[in-house]
Amino acid sequence: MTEQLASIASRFQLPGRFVSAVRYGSGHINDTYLVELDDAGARRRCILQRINHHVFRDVPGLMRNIVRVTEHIRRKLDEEHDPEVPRHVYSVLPNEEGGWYIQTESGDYWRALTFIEGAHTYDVLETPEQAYQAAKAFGRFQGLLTDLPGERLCETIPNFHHGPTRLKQFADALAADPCNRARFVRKEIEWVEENEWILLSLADGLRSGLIPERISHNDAKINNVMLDDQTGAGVCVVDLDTVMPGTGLFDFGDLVRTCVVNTAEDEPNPALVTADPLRFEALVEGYLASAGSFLTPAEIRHMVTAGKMITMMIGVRFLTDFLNGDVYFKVHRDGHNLDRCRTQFALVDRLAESDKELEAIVRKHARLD
Ligand code: GN1
Ligand code: MG
Repeated sequence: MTEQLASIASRFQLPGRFVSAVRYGSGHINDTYLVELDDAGARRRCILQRINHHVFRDVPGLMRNIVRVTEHIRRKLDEEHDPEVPRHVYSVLPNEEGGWYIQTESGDYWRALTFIEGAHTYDVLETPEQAYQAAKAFGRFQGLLTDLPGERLCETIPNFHHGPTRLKQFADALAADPCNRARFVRKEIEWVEENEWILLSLADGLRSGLIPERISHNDAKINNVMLDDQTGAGVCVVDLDTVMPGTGLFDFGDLVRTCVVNTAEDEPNPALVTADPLRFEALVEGYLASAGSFLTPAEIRHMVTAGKMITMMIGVRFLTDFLNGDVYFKVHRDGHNLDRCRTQFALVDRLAESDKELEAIVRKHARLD
């Protein structure tokens, strides 16, 4: 693998000579490597990533989105005289010909990105302060993109957060049951039927325009934001493959999904899943600190709903993939997708039980009364 990575690295304009590479991060879709480089004796690092083109069918469109978005953010941070622009937005590194990705003979797509030093991501939150910082960083990211000029970004995965589409995919998987696994998940199937309305809860508001379309990250989980090693502040939002038209609520919902719990996404015992109102409050405060100036009352009123909706949607996607034979998300053990699904469904139940308390928290900070 090292040889292959060295040869791929040689096709990009990297800030140094390839020394070594290790697998990096815990993403479920792409293959990510942290590469060590030697720049005339100085150590440098960058990211090499194989883009999963079975998931992202339009790689040129996807890379155009990312370059537009990162260049726009960089320009705005420069205008604000941000002293640390290269840490606050990553850059796509050009290939030998100046393009933004390469394709190998076997048809794989690769890209190179700058690596943000002095910061890292967390898979499971440790403190409410981290929830605050993460939410503030995603809100800021959305804010920086409210004035992206030019045409609408391309939808890198069409209908990505469209509840009816996800239900249909689930129903199709259930009807086909290609691996004869439906018999293991009767309870979960029943749970989806009972809670279907939660998954569909934002669709009408989005269609009618009550909830405005915005450029959103669409994968705003806690491990997609780098926090500073020293100060804990949000440094840089990463994993921009799904940045496309959506709603800020998708991002707030994903933050709820991954920040109010103190268990991992794939915790095998769903009974351990709790929803911590303090962490939720930290999320609300962080998100409103950076996004409060542009969010509409309708968006604010749907923040609690968004947490349940996104958590349910991802749970349904894990269940669908379990039924389909684990063909979409990377799995590392038998029943991995099922564990993930059960954890999500348990969290939806915990959030629903705390509905009133969470709504009161939003009202307290957004002053909607
Ligand atoms: C995937 O690649 P990663 O792990 O950042 C997925 C998200 C899910 C997430 C669940 C393109 O993101 O939608 O919410 O797993 N990305 C795609 O952890 O499907
Ligand atoms: Mg990721």
